[in-house]
Formats: sequence, structure tokens, C-alpha cells
Amino acid sequence: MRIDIITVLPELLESPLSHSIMKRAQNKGLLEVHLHHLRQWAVNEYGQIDDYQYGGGAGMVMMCEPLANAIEHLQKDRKYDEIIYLTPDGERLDQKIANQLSLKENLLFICGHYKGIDERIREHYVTKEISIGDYVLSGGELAAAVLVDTVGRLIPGVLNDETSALFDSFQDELLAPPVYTRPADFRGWKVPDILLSGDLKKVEEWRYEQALKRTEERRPDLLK
Ligand code: 6GU
Repeated sequence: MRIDIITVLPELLESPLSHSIMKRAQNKGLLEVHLHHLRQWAVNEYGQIDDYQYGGGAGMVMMCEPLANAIEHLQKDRKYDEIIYLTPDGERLDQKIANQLSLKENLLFICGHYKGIDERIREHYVTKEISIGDYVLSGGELAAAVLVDTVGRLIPGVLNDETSALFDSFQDELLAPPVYTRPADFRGWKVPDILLSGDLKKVEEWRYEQALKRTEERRPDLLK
């Protein structure tokens, strides 16, 4: 998979994409992420990419021309399966959307800032709008990092047995069960006996019950 990201703050995306599983995905050649600084397509020598909004009101809007030129420049080299605008008024990201996107070959993300981007870019280029939750971030970059991570780790071959996505919270509509590691007794706080029993079937049943219990308690909405 290749992901291109148009941003005014590439620095904000560099570190999250350079470590751990995202690093391994890229080193294995399974994921390529390319950051594109929007200022390259600024409308003047001052690097302008935003302007006051029509109708008045506080806050700048990212202009059509730099974004259209950036998108069209990138489209010359490849056809994108989706052009995704990260915005708090987009469709709320969940595991189902992540699973769907993980099957794509070429994705283009657009990170907004200030009051957002000119509506005409959304109408004429953007094919999907995604929010990562009901709260406001200062820009789309952190949301884009979240989206690359959640989609990237689902690309076949990125995770191994140890990091398998199969038992993640949400992958089967349940939250993950509690986990423990050594020692079996830490200050008198004991690991549940079943996990030490060696009976794999019992362990599996216990994990399923715990996942169900946790989901009922914390996220009953997932069980509906
Ligand atoms: Cl995608 N962008 C911004 N700016 N804020 C958000 C968001 C995105 N998702 C949730 N809050």
C-alpha cells in the first residue's frame, strides 16, 4: 500500500510513522508513506496557502489552488482508490472502515488546518471524509497518523503471530480481555489461576467470558 499525505506540518507526522510497527511495515516494503508539504504549491512567494473566509468571520480557510495543484500533481503518477479528507465532521473512524481501507493500494490523505479547506475541494476531489472522534484537534495531522497506523497494521504481513490483530479489541466487536505476565504473584496480587492451569480450552473460554463481561460493562453499545 502507498499513502500520500498533503500537509502543512510534515514534522508532526514523521515521528509517529518512524517507529515500531509502522517502521517495520515500511522496512518490509508493505507500506510506503510519502509526505508532501502543501507550501510547494503556495500561491505566492510568501508561501500563502490560506485566506480569509467569504462572508466574514474569524479563522482562515485553506485555498483551492494549492490543494487542487497538489492533488493533480500527485494524480499524474497514480490513480487513488480514495482521496480522504481528515475532518471532525467526517464519518467516524472505526475498525470496519480501517479493515476496508487496508485492502486498498493507493490512498491520498489531506490534512486540514484553521477553519478547514475550501468546500469546493471537498466537492470535486475528496471521495471520503474521516473523523477520529467527537473532539476537536488543531489539525488533521494527528488524525492522519492515527489512520495510517490503524490501517497499516492490518495490511497482510505487517503483523506477526506475536502482534496479531485477530484478538484486538473491536476486531470481533468485543473489547480485549485482561492480560498478565510474570510474576504470578506481585505483592500478593495474583494472576487468575486458570491462566496458570495449562488448559488451553479453559483459558480460551475464560478470555471470551472476560471479553464479554468487559464489553457489557464498558461498551454495551458494541453488543447491539
Ligand atoms: Cl480528522 N481533524 C481535526 N482537526 N479534529 C478532529 C479530527 C480530525 N477527528 C477528530 N477531531
